[in-house]
Amino acid sequence: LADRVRHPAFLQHVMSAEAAAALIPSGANVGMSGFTGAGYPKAVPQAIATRAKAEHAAGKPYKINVWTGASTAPELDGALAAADALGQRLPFNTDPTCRAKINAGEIDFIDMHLSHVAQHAWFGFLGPMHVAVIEVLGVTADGLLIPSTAVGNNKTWLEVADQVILEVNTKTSARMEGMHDIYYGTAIPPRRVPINMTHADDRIGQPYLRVDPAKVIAVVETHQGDRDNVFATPDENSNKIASYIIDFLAHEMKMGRLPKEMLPIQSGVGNVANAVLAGLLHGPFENLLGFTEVLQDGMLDLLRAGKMGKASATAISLSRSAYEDFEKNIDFYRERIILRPQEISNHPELVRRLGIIAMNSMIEADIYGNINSTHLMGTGMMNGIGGSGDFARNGYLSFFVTPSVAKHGAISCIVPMVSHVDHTEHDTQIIVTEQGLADLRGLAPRQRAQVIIDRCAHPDFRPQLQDYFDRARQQGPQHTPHILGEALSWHERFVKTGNMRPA
Ligand code: 0RQ
Repeated sequence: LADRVRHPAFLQHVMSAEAAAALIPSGANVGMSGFTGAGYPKAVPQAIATRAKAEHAAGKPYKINVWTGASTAPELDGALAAADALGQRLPFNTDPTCRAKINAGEIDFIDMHLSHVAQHAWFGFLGPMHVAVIEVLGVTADGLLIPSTAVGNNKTWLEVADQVILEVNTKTSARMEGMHDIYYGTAIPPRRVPINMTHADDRIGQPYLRVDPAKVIAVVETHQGDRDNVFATPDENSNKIASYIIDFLAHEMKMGRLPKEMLPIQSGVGNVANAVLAGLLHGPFENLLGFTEVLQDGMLDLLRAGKMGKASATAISLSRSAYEDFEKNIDFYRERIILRPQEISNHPELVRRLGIIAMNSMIEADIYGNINSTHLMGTGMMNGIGGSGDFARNGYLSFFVTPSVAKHGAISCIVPMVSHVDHTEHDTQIIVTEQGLADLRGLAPRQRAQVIIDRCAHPDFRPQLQDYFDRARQQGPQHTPHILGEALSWHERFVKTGNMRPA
């Protein structure tokens, strides 16, 4: 540990994870590092979970509120949820145990745009932060912190927390030093200034996080890598979606609506997103730039192949084999990867200025282009809106993608009315399913509906959607025709019968 912690003031506070967990009282608001299974603390959350179970066994209450960058892993959300140690949780979660408790009403989950979280913390909208638990790769001789595989909200947590616990990960290579770009120019209105970035690969900050050493109450060693992010080989549907997007981009370039040098790409998480990136590997575009929140295997492949010059993100979330390649070739990747705080990687000002091409998965879309990214049948939380809203609303082009059906064809992902709205029709430009691509730019609602039904709906559901739309229009003149009593009947039918199709 002394190799990694090169400042004496920090070495004084070295202790076990259990001793550090004992410093966090029940009811505390705790900011933790972590973004999509990367850079999350591993030892302290598990020790908190053990402590919570012991307190509960002794008949005492113990719960904390946990704020992170985005999703974490079983060692954090899984362990704390299983121990009933989570009161409030924000802003994003993918852990199944935590999801089940959120949907059982046992955890108060707050689903937020990821670019909003840091500023809402500074504004005081979320209340005080008592403790921050942050994974770092080391402390320099000057007392600066070497960030880990995710930057997320760490800069803000270190600033706003009363006390700080550092988890020093001695497994993850400290040779990541220099890859990060931590911007310290953000201020609270009315003193805000423009963010001085005009290219996706500009560096505008410094490679280290700062912390006031007087706030550091514990330094805990951990020696465990990030969660292994497993990706399925792209299936036929994902490959079709990817090919429609790539053909569309090539067409837009030909028509002069997309600059020849191509615009920076944001890609959401998941298998379809990886398939699009895999498609770009063999596509016609060169010198690509990534401006995204999570760097997954697909972008690493593009960098290695020289198709993508640089990639900016807030986290790297890789499969085991991709991580091994990353570590082995870290000098190559350090020249090409920039990891920033999520308030910068997802900043609406930058997304709009840089002209980002945003590609995100969804749960369902309605015939007018409203998008549900978060809720199953309108009531159950899946993961959260994540960064999709930051990019979709402000991007130059914004795609939403999904297979046209779910649950082996029992659910149509194109419905008369979405059961929950995350992105309104105004934020949706292009919808893509394995059936085809609907370009909604410049279309009014009734035109949009016909294009979405024709191009994106599954043939099994297309006549049913057409019938709904036709009958809605027959009701008389309306701007956005709907039959209100029937608009959510497809979801209701699925909840009752397990199928959206009429019996
Ligand atoms: O459930 O596993 O029980 O069958 O929803 O669906 O097909 O595995 O989808 O992994 O690509 O995730 C939108 C959730 C898609 C994700 C979402 C059921 C389906 C399955 C998951 P089962 P898939 P993916 C950058 C951008 C929001 C955040 C975001 C997400 C489960 O992409 O969380 O965009 N996005 N961030 O069966 C009911 C439907 C359904 C349905 C699928 N219409 N109705 N259930 N399912 N369609 C990253 C970050 O922000 C960090």
